[in-house]
Amino acid sequence: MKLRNVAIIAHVDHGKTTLVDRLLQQSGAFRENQRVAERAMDSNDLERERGITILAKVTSVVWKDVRINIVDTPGHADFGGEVERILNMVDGAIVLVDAAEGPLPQTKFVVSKALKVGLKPIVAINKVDRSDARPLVVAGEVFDLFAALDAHEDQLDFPVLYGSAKEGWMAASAEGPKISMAPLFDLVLAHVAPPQVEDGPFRMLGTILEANPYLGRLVTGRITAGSIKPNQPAKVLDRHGALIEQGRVSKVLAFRGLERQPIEEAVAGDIVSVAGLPEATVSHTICAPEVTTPLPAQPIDPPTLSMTFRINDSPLAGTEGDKVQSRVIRERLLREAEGNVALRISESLEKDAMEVAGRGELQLGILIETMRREGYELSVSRPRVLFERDPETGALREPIEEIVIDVDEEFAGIVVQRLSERKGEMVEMRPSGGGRVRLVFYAPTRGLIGYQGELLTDSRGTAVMNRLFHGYAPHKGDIQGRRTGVLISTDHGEAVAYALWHLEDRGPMMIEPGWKVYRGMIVGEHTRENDIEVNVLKGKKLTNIRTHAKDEAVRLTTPMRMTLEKALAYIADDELVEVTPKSIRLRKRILDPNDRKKEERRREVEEV
Ligand SMILES: Nc1nc2c(ncn2[C@@H]2O[C@H](COP(=O)(O)OP(=O)(O)OP(=O)(O)O)[C@@H](O)[C@H]2O)c(=O)[nH]1
Ligand SMILES: [Mg+2]
Repeated sequence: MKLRNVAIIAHVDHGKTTLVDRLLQQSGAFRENQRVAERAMDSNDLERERGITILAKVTSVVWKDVRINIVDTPGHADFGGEVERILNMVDGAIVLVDAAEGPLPQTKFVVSKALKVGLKPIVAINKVDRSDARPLVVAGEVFDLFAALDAHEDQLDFPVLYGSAKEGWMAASAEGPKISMAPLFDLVLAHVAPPQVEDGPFRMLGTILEANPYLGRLVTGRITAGSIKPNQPAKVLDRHGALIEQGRVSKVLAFRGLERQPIEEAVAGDIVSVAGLPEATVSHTICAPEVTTPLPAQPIDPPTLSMTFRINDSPLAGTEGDKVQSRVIRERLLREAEGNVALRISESLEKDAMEVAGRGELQLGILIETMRREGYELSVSRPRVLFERDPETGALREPIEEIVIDVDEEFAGIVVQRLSERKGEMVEMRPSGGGRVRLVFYAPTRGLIGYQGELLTDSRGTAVMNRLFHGYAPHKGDIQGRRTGVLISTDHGEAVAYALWHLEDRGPMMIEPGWKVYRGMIVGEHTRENDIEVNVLKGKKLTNIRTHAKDEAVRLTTPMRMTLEKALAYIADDELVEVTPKSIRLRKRILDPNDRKKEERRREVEEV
């Protein structure tokens, strides 16, 4: 059967997964009466909940007797590190661009990768149904982007379609005809070359890794040469040619619609998953035993952010979750690293702790969220940016990101001020239509931890920020962290409304009446710079009935709501976030006030 391999790439939310829905539907991949959820490829719980794609996934459809393997990629920068690898697995790419938003940082990133590996992308201007769509202007911007990225002449001559994945059509003109995806299917057959294959025995480059509960480790890639059947002997080479393991492929799976089917044989050019090789991973070559040279593969991007995952040792430990021991946490983290190349897990210098390094706050946040749903309790540190040493001078260097912020004009001033406080450097400012401006900065990752929340507050929820790793630069010096101190509970017990009410002029609370607290737990923010200890337990005993907020004699201001992401960004280096299936609590690392003071003094002495 004839074959095409194509990836869909775009900035986050520009509609890749929605487009795949339509391609599946309109190619007849679903049965007549099959009920299919929206964004069907976003199959795991957190993907569904957050409405984003986290893992790249493959599907295939048949159009006019040609099988098209389609790879849906994540648009969010934290998960985008694999895009280049995926583009090496396909012979064509569909670049989706939102007809209103135009090209954004991740568009630039994925297009530059596609051009670099020599693909001739198809451009699809999506969401032309939006009332603020400006399809022709955006098509022009895409052309400028290609030109700025030094596209070859034949890459610059890209075909463009306009349409709406939501409405299920693509056409050569933004006016339609608004009928179906047929124009896109036909363009893929015409414009994307059939896969190139090499002679010789079986070779396949591991490109996507996943841990399957039944089959164990599954490695997905495109077969470069030869063929593979279940039970065939195979070996695994790393990208330098060292032997990793020898064994047998136990299963060969092909992608069919939303399912995966075991097949009897897969041949060169096809994208399949193989099971049975427990050591194989991304960037490894899986091959016949006689092969000695690995396929070319790029190294895996290094992580940029790290956190310490410790056991939960607060006085409330083990009251809300059932997975609390360090051994259980350690095993769970190692298992996670099995199926996720972007994570690096290592032993920590601290007791009962592991270092977990990844690509960004969202990636690490999602891991923590997944674990708490599985019943784990943890305490985690503030994310730390991973620095690098200049190989020649030995000077400290730190990751810098390109930040694009779209914001209403009136808030541009405050955004510029805040980012310059965070050592960001503005490189561009231009109107982006409708009274909004687009600001572009280079800023250190370190200064951006927790900025998202602040930006939303500063712009009354109107700003949109996009970030992208830019490169390493000399360390920018100190960045002022949180400016306020915190209110710390002096004792263990349940918070009382009356006590909270009395403390209101000290600063906003993070807890509500009836919540359990303990000595050393953070219960609120101090309006001043220093931390103070407060008693949230004492006060007039109110009867049960009167503790309901509406019957309360005292009216409390709504507390600050600490979500996991907010909490991680909020805490200082001597603080931790306690995570359990039911609660997110903030605490001092050292709970005992005397020990804490001793430690502070010890540090002061060290610094002098
Ligand atoms: N108006 C409009 N909305 C669309 C269209 N296509 C997708 N959307 C919406 O855009 C949002 C994001 O769509 P997704 O398909 O999840 O986007 P994505 O590119 O896969 O996002 P990531 O995988 O997270 O990068 C959803 O709310 C879709 O309903 C379209 O053609 N028109
Ligand atoms: Mg998606």
